Amino acid sequence: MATHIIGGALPTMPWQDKPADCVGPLWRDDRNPIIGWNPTPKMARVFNSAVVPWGEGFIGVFRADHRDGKPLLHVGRSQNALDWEFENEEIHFVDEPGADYQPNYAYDPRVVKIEDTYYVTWCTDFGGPALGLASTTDFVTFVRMENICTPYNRNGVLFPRKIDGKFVLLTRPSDAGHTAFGDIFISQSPDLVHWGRHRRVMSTGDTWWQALKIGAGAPPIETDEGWLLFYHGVTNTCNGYVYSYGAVLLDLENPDRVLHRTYNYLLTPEKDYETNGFVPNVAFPCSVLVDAPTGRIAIYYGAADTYTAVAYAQVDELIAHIKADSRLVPGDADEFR
Ligand code: BMA
Repeated sequence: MATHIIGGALPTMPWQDKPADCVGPLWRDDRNPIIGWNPTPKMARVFNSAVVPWGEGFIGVFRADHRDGKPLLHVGRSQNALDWEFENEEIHFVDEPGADYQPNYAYDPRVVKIEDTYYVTWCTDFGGPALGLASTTDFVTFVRMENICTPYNRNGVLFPRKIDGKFVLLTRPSDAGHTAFGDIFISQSPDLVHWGRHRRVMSTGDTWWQALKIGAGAPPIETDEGWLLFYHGVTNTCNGYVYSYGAVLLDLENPDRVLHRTYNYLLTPEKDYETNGFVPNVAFPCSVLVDAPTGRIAIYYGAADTYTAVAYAQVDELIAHIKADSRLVPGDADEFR
């Protein structure tokens, strides 16, 4: 059975056909990395960022590490979603009461459009790393909303629509450091203020590439077979953490239920821009562009905490692969609810 993405057409999204010698259902753009060092005077490294369609082109919220070492968020615009122009000035949020709000640091943004509003989640400083939430309708004014959770938590990914009338969020509770543990949890909210009905969605399990911790990557893609979620998995080595990514299919109505999950990674650091940089061996997806009629998916991922890169997949092939490669681990089904 062919799998369909539920959504609109986006024929202008980037795409390259799968190379004949490609093994597996994901392939990289041969123009990678699409964003290199020092794109503006303030921005040293741009990675782990979120792009969305905007008018005839594209817009995004980008993580940029500055020369003082701290990350902040910047707006970028593009006609083709490959060549980006950034605002050198970081986003200055306003609080809901209208006062200026500038986080001490801000990183790993995700953006979803729910109804007519774009929501940004990111890792903010709230007595330690926790999840920030802001809304925008024009990418000029960003209104900071209620804190989603108490510290510590870094990976907040909203579903792109309400499910059963509730906003739904994936998170990964953590600690204040370079957390050496972590599973993916899910929470619901009627109003983006009060969060509850917390469930564990999936745990690390014993597959080595994702044995240390896992975290939601891009906002889930709705398909007629389930929510397609790219997630990162981390392993510990004698030279530090290595970040790869895989994918999981979650039940459409009850997205705390895992239907299928890649046993093997889909992409692991192999290319120079993934294995060399500020933090070597990191591939960290934060956003996707999709063209529903063709089933094309472009995955935007940070590489080595230095670059931004793109990989592609075709939904039929990818879902068939996930099913064939799937092996659930304790926590994927109902045991830990
Ligand atoms: C995580 C986050 C990510 C980063 C990764 C690898 O804890 O800080 O932004 O890509 O570590 O350094």
